[in-house]
Amino acid sequence: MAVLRMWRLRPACPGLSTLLPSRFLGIAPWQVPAGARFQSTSISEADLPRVLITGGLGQLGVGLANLLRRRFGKDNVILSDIKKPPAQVFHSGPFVYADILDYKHLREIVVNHRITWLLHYSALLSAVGEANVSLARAVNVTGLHNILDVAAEHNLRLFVPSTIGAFGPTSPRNPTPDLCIQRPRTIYGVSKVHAELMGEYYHYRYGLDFRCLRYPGIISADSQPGGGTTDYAVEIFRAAARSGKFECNLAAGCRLPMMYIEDCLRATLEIMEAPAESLSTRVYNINAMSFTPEELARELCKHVPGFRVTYSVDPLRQAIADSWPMNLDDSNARRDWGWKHDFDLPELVTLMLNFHSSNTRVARAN
Ligand code: AKB
Repeated sequence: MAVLRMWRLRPACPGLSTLLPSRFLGIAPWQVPAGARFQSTSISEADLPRVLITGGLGQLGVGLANLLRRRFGKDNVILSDIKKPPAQVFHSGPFVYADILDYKHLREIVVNHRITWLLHYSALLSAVGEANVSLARAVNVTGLHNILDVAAEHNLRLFVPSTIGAFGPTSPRNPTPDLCIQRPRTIYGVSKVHAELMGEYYHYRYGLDFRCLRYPGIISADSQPGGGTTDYAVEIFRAAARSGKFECNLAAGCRLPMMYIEDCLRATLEIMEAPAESLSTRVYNINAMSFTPEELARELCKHVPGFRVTYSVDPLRQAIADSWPMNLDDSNARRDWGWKHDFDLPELVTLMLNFHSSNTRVARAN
């Protein structure tokens, strides 16, 4: 019973106390009585967060919506984007058209859908941002201002992802701590540093419940990134399964931090649920693995004998990658809210190849 009383004393957000993993409560998992999660008072529908995800049709939105829907119920998580969703996304749960540059419409969505959590994924990534700086500035900076304002106005819990791209050539690179020099040389990086600082400022000035993680390059099987520097590490798996060869646009020895999508999405849910008092900062690095294209290719060769990688380096992407961390120091996240990654390089390669090999077999059979 003592455990259950603690749960009620330290809710992540009102009414969510019964959902909190034990590591947020300062007790070890084995100290939680069997079935305790289900013994405390059941939470009512009114206590669950009502979530809006912007930029929901990018690499991470649909997976994040699936995870949050399993946790909070299908109808409590609304995906949004300015693109038309494919039929299966449309039928898997609520979707609304939302342009983050239209403040009045954003406010209308927040009010009409009784939103309490906002996860803001609309952004132009590093390489594509350099190709269209004015659009990147509009979406990543002006759009963010709208998001901050609507979140502050409606007392929302706000998550904005940041990235290894928020660091630059003068940051320490191996490992890169949470607090250090941040002088990125891309519009993407500058806009992410701006988002981190503005979110913190709104937190201290207006009490906004702002939370932010700096993601490494994220590797996913069934969704594609769009225009990033780390995209090679997603594309290489499909090529390995389909043709046994790959042309890499980064140099063989270019080391970058990477993470499997499941770890990334779980980290996002965990920081959103973490009790406010456990957070010593509003912006955390999270880390999992770190590898070069050469090391990744070597691991792939264990499963695809004869797999061949050639290198045709893209100077823009290479210059960006050379200014980014090789490894993030995420000790604050591990200490404050129990962050722990599950997937390292061998598991990542096995999972990704299994996905693409079975898809390739299905495609060949049809
Ligand atoms: C990119 O490469 O731009 C992104 C990122 C690391 O933020 N994947």
